[in-house]
Amino acid sequence: MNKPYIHHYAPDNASLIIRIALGILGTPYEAVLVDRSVTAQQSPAYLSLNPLGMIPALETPNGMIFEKGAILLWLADRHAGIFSAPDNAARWESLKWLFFISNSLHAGLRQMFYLEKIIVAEHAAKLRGGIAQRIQSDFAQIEHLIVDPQTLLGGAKPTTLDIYACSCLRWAQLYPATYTDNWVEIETFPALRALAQRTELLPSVRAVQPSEGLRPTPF
Ligand SMILES: N[C@@H](CCC(=O)N[C@@H](CS)C(=O)NCC(=O)O)C(=O)O
Repeated sequence: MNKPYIHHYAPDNASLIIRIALGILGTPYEAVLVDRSVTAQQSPAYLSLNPLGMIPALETPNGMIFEKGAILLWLADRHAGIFSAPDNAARWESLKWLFFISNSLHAGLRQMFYLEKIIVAEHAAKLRGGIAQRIQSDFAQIEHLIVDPQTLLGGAKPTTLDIYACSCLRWAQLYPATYTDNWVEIETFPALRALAQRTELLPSVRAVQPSEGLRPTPF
């Protein structure tokens, strides 16, 4: 079968969201590993695809796309079914939450995980509490959205927002709670946890478990 896309990924990295989205859309793609153990994301070959040296990157018949928010939106626009269509008058509603998850919740998680890359350890310890508080409040927003039947989160059909929110929930649970005494209290988000339990049953999630190194209940 002709594969229109080449997805450059690393297991359980931000590329996971794109991979699940491609699976839900049912569009064929080739998965190419970017081997972080040898810093392949900084190799000349990879930098020629994504000059930012970040994963994911998606080769498409129209050109190379990087930045996961842009990839998710581009895919959603070309393959109907997991996000508001471009001509949907209510699209603004789902757009703002996509950007919220990408720019606030996911950005906060990345700050938390890689804090020592940008600040010395003694200051990092002080900052963690504040970042954790913001992440907790971002998850609370998501919880609130799921309870609201008007949103594209937690509905009958899986959406970009569902898989992105569930992936963030996964990564939050992997973070060692001992690093900060106010880490995210997952049990305070019952709607998000229920969504995560439904989402991990999706064939597109199950299909990528071996190559992404996920356990059977990844979220
Ligand atoms: N702004 C990028 C961030 C993606 C990102 O954080 N990727 C991480 C993996 S989860 C990465 O490529 N890290 C490699 C590095 O820092 O060298 C996006 O939204 O796609």
